[in-house]
Amino acid sequence: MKYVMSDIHGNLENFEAILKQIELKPADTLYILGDVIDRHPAGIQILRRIMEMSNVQMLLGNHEWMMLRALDEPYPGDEVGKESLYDRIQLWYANGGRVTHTSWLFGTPQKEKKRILDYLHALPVNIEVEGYRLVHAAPIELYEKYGQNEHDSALEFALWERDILADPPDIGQTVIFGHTPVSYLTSAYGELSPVSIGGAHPWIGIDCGSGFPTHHPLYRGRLACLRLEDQKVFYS
Ligand SMILES: [Mn+2]
Repeated sequence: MKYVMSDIHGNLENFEAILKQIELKPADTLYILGDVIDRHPAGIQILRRIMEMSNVQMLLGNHEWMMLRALDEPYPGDEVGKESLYDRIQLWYANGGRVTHTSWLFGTPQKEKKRILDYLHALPVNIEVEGYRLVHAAPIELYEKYGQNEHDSALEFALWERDILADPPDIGQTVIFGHTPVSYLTSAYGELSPVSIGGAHPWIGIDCGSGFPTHHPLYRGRLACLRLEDQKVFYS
């Protein structure tokens, strides 16, 4: 079976709640569409765990992109340009990266750091599985038509784009994306009950807010996991 989740954002409790439900077999594959790290503190720990799992395929998220830039180890082909290292760290911290940086600096052995960087440098940005297009934010080839005003590169578009979700184009495959919490896309925003996957037809948003604060007074975040074969959805 093939499973898809996204935007765990350092929330180990949510990640484990899903693993317990799906009981991943060696022949199964779990696709994780980026943003494993930041916001909650266990990002590096979860990253190390999925690196040990033989049946996980991860995609790069904008948070791993920010981390690589802040560590002065940009993703291959990414032009850092005139941004100073200080600015890159500031951007990461402004997006919940401080907890990740702390565990990187004080809780990660040197040898592990090298392995993690190698792993992140090798991650794909988009992937096709069983007729689905799996992306963090958007299909990269749509940059030319939709992204040139707002983004400096196709890579940044694929990792950060949000506006396209107001009227997502049909690309002949069902796009499954993370990055933008479904609650930002639906009237459920601000409601007490947690949201479900969807939110941008014909694309499917699966970020249900695992990165939100655990006891948020207005909305509850949770981690979602979609099984491609039968569309069954698991929630933390
Ligand atoms: Mn993201």
